[in-house]
Amino acid sequence: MNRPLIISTWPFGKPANEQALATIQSGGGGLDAVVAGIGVAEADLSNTSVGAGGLPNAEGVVQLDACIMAGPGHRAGSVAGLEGIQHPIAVARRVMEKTRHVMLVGAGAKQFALREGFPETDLNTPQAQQSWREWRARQTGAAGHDTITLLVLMPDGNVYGGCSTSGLAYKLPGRVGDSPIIGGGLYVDNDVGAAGATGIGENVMRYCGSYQVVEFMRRGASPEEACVETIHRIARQDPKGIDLGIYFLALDKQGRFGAAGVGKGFDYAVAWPGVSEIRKSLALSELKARSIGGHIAD
Ligand code: SD4
Repeated sequence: MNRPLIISTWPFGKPANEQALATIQSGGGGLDAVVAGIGVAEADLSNTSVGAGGLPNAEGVVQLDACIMAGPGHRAGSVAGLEGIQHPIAVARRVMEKTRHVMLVGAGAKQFALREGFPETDLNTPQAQQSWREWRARQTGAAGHDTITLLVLMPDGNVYGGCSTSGLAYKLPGRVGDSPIIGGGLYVDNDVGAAGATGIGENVMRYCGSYQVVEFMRRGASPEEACVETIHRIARQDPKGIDLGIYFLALDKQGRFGAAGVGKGFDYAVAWPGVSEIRKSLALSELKARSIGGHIAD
């Protein structure tokens, strides 16, 4: 049986999944797996969109966003605009477990992290500073962006998820995307499954994208259908149409999983005992009306 099942965004999710799987196989729980798996991407300096290697904002400062959810108890923790801390996913977990709050931002989030013993790290790596200087010289908007969203189905059927990013490169200082927003970049429902997003956060968070994916699954859609339906629903409503730069992945309690994205779609990583590989999502280059679960979705 494919449990524990772990899926995550982009090819850099593969080593993250493997770490998460190893964590579970050595006795760790779902949250341990999420934090350890995402921690791999956060520590990888060659990854310019997550954690320590993340590209800075328009003022040359790296500001990180992350959130985590536990199916059991429907718990959540989140940090946004966090500076100087390498592992925002671990801080998000701490917010969930040690405070009565869900989300801490900016200076308060950093103060909390330092008080909890997280080391302060200079995240403004020479590479990040160099690309920021080049961006400032060019002043063009185009910049890479990727996020790690990692979802876990445990052998006991409990579901967990996490999301971590440096957000859009060269964003306005203080800009927060979908990734730390519960229901935006991530949503976990222990009755149904979990979903997460990557891409242009503004186009996900205005529609509660990950929440919508889970709700479609609740109504009977497979994970892949739910990702497709969510993108189509957003595209039907959005002035940009299908040109949204958004991508979703999801798994359900039955151990099914899937993903879809606009344009050429995206690659995502899947792992379960004995398997660790990269899959292609469904690619939605045009908008189509589809029906799910016997109903027209919109
Ligand atoms: C954000 N969703 O901050 C993130 C960035 C991302 O692929 O995922 N890019 O909007």
